[in-house]
Amino acid sequence: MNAPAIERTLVLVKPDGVARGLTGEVIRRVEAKGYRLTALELRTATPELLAEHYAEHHGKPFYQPLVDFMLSGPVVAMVAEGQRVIEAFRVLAGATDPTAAAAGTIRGDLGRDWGAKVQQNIVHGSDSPQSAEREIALWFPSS
Ligand code: IDP
Ligand code: MG
Repeated sequence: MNAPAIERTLVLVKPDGVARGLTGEVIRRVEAKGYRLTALELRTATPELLAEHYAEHHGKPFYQPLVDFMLSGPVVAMVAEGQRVIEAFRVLAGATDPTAAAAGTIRGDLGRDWGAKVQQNIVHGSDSPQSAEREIALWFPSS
């Protein structure tokens, strides 16, 4: 069996997570799992950046609420690195809907439905190696 390659993934603590003071808890879980951070920055997104970041969701009913939510406050963007980190962070994050996300996951333990048009679910994590490289290039063009 081939050894898994070292991967990178883009993690965002979304505006709800930053506003609720959960940035440290997200970082703690990533680091406690054994992954290393190679970039980290408090950022305010722009409409242009989000249009590219969420290109796959253009036209969906939650698209504009999602963009408005992501512009509602600062986010913490980071790059985490290690074998199978893309899959591992998705497991740490849990399902998209925080009500249904398993206990033990970031969204399951820390998130809930607030009755908004978009699910406020604390974190974003890239979903494939292609997405990860594309998203890291958008958020950290110099890395
Ligand atoms: P993911 O963040 O788990 O990868 P995506 O399907 O990529 O989920 O959706 C991006 C974000 O859009 C989600 O994290 C969530 O904030 C929001 N979202 C996705 N699907 C829905 C929906 O059906 N209703 C409301 N918000 C949604
Ligand atoms: Mg996604």
